[in-house]
Amino acid sequence: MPVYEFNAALVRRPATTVTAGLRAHDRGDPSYQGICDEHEAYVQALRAAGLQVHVLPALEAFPDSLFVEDPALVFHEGAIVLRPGAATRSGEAAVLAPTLASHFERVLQLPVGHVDGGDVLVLPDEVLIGLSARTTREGAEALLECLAALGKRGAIAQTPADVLHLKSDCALLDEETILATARLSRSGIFRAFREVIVPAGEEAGANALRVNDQVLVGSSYPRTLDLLAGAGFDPVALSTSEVGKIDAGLSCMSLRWRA
Ligand code: CIR
Repeated sequence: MPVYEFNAALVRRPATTVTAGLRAHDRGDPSYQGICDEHEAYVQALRAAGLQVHVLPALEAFPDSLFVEDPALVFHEGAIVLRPGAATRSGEAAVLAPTLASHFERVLQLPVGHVDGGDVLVLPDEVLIGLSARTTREGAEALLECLAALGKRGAIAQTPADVLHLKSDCALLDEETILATARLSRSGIFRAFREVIVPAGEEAGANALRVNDQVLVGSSYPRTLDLLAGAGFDPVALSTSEVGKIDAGLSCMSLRWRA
């Protein structure tokens, strides 16, 4: 069964405080309503792809908590509560843990270090963990052990400098193909794959998401959309311009698994 076959997802409604979400470069605050609209369209796209979407309530104390991918990692075999690397986000993990316990028989806890789920790319044969400003080597090594406990092999890679998360720059498209930025591709970590490289200027378009038969892609990246359609994929264009102001894309807004 391909690793992008899912029938369930968790999402969290945006808080009004999302306008204060973290960002590396300030391009102005996102609009709360704009974020809600993008989030709603995303939820509808997951449903249209065949997923049952569980919607969690907003957490006003955590501006970035709609990016529910970062505080946990989920698989058919169980969930892992992570330790997000940003101080303002570390409390999101404890809030999410009881919800995970209601969906998964096995819930492990990353014991030490820091890992953001955005730095974890699930590949067909291994789980790639990118070291970044949010994910430490100590956390990545501890995650390898948690993955092994779930019967999964992990590997550690390096996220390019000045890139928030590994998956800011890549997505799995099918069992042999990766969508990646040129800067990440240059590191050679996807040598074993066929690579589709996002055109220069559309780097943020690499934060796409394969779910079942569809590939969700930001609508501001027309050349990436054309490239994917030409390569035989079925891209679904979704607006990411507001979440993009706080460094997010399409993988970050859900946790997905095969229930
Ligand atoms: C943050 O800096 O944590 C949020 N503003 C964006 C998180 C995006 N998450 C992701 O790429 N997995």
